[in-house]
Amino acid sequence: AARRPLMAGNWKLNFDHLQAIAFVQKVAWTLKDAKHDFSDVEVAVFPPFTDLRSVQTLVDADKLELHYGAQDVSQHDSGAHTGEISGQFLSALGCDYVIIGHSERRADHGESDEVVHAKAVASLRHGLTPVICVGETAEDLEQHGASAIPVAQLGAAVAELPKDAELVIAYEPVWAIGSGQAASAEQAEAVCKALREKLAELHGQEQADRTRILYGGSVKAENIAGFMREPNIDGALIGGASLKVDEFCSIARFR
Ligand code: G2H
Repeated sequence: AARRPLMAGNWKLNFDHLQAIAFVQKVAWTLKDAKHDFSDVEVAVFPPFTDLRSVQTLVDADKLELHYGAQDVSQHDSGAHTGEISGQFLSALGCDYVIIGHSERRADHGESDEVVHAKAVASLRHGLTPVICVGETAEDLEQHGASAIPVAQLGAAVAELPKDAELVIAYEPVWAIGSGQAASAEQAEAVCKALREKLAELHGQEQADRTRILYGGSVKAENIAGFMREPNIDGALIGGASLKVDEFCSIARFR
């Protein structure tokens, strides 16, 4: 089955709600001018939490075909968890997706594989598609090769999730994030293939065939086409390059 590519802009800690509106409008106009076919390539943005209501209003008012999601979610639904945001709140704001286990959260907030799993469960409980991030550090790469750590992280994250769950997986080698030094298409393909095989082993071929696996880490307009030629890469999670209208739109229009 052909998988619809997903180009996902992870804004990280950038753009307040006014900048978010201006940016999303420009992206929508640019893609409209280019007659972008959203059924051919899906486009999504992941703004900070405080922007989501503004993005929702704009998407609803202008009937944009753009999808959006949050950069994190609480594993809890309510209660004494200061500073947390529940999946229920995100789905009420029209989010389709939530990024889970980004390496910056694993590193800066000590998110373990167990927490990532609990967040994937919480996302699905509220009808959100988790974008589960996995990836090896430079040290992991040296000690264990490229695939071992991402494959283990995937196994922990998807353990006991329903076999019919909609998931997105993002392979982001930590050494390639924000460094300007992307993995080669061949390197990324080898790990994405291993991830798909792991998913098939755990949840069956059907889910493995339909799940989109993205590459992330210094994706730019100039390198996207190379990644997209690989059979197991179904799109990208884009950080720095997703903050520039023209560059982000060129990535979405890689074909
Ligand atoms: C990896 C990526 C987006 P960048 O974190 O998630 O960021 O494209 O800036 O490397």
